[in-house]
Amino acid sequence: MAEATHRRRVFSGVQPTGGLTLGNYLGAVKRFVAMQDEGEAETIYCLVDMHAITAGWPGREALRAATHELAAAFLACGLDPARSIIFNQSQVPAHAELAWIFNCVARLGWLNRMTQFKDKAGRDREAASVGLFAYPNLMAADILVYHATHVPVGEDQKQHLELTRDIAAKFNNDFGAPDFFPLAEPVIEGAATRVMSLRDGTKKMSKSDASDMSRINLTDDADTIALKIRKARTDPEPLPGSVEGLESRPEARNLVNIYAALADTTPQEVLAEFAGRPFSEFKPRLADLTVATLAPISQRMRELMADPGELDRVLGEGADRAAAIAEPILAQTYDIIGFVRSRRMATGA
Ligand code: AQP
Repeated sequence: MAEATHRRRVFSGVQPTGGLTLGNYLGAVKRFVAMQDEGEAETIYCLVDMHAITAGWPGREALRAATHELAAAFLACGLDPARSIIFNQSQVPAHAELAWIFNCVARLGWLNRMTQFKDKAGRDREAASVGLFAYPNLMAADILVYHATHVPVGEDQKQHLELTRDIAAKFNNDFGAPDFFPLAEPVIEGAATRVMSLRDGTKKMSKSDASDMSRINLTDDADTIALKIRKARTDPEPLPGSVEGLESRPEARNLVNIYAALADTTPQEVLAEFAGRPFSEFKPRLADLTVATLAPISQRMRELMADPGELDRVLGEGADRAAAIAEPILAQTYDIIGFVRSRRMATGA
């Protein structure tokens, strides 16, 4: 549907809210790299730093360090600034400008249904920032300011993507601009679209979880990875022979899914190899596979982080290229609405 009137364009973002986890890698960044390498569409990947202050300000230096670490992680995982546009959100004001428009399009009732807001706001909803509540509107702007058609994300972002489509459809309808914004499609693929906490198989692995043992960080060394996997919660049963046998065994299912995603195979294939084997045999193999994948990434990240000036240069160049796409689309949006255009915008459409 999105491709009928819009050319294929991929957009996705990650918040610089701390080091990336294996969940972010398998659920999102690995897919970003695959879509870049497929070469079928322009790929735009954003460090969404404006989202990173919605749940609190980590401090100036911490935010900068997290942004540099995320930029290094993107590059170390295989994103290539020559083939993808890589930049941080706050350098392209069109995101925030379009988000305001979407604040006037999205309905309170829609945002009230967002489960991520409920999770992140916790019990004291009144104390949550307006930015946290309106987060999905900024996310919709991030995507639609590029007329992106495809958005690779983890399972947890599915609801926000549905809202993005609702906002696009309502804008197109209410402002009399059929097909102006594409109905962007989520790309949620692979065996690990929802990697769960190593301590609790019902909670997603998250970079802001209080327990470091709940996640594997891209920067963890081999010993730490082995320890976290050894200590990962499981049940006493051996591995089953089929995926049906993983039902009601969330921790076992999580580890099998992680193995399958890392090995680029399916959970069924993994079980075919490990059926009837205890976790004491499976876990060391999973640890070896994880280390083999992450060691070169963390080594490259360390090298890249040693030169923050170069990371800033990559982000700045990406921001210029991103703005060159976003500004004309924002100018067209303003024109559709009837805003009298500024000189900056007049050249854009
Ligand atoms: N556990 C996960 N499994 C699969 N995919 C995941 N993603 C996040 N966690 C998992 C995907 O990673 C991308 C970037 O996420 P984000 O940084 O924008 O924020 P998030 O979804 O809120 O991720 P975190 O790790 O839980 O961050 P914090 O703790 O800061 O909130 C998204 O595509 C997401 O689906």
